Amino acid sequence: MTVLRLRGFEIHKGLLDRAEQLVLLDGVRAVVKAAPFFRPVTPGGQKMSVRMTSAGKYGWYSDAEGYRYAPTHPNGTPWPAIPDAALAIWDRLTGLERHPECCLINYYDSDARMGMHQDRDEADFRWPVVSVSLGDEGLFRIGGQKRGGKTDSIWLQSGDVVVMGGEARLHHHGIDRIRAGSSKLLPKGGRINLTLRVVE
Ligand code: MD3
Ligand code: FE
Repeated sequence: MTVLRLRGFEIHKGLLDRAEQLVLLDGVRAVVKAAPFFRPVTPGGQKMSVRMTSAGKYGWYSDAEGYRYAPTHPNGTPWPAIPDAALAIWDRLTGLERHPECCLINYYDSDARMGMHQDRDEADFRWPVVSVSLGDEGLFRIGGQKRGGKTDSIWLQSGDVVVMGGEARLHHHGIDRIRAGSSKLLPKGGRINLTLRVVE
């Protein structure tokens, strides 16, 4: 297992083997059963191409009222618990006593992408964010704290885990495209990303 450092991001290539990925996928399936994927609408009225759901005390989404963390799914029900397998990855990589309060789950079909943005709806940027990739490869683009600067790109593969802490926590980032058919993990293809965040 190798750790790559790129612009302050800590990329653990191949941290999860196939068996660990399947256990995590079981946890994702349980979450999606209780809290189905939906396509958030941006405050500007555009449907996002990425499908989302969440687990934990808070979930993140956007609608006409803006981008925010909310204690319930748009259908009004509380989010299910964060899968133990996801918390185990957080514990292993951060060693922190504190646990995340949100596990945002993004699903990308072969046409989905996520534009460059910062994650800044959390109360305290000193806590890291941990991201886990499952399924098809995604081209992850990383910039700096200011928008519009130089960027670097790296393909994230199933089982890769990224830790964003320190200066990297406020760096711009996005997913430019998905490489359809690059993984056999998800029977119907596509890419799943989990991000673990301390919200309060
Ligand atoms: C850097 N997700 O959900 S994960 C997101 O693959 C998001 O679905 C992408 O950006 C995805 O907000 C990228 C990597 C990631 C996640 C959170 C971050 C990078 C981050 C928070 C701060 C800085
Ligand atoms: Fe993000």
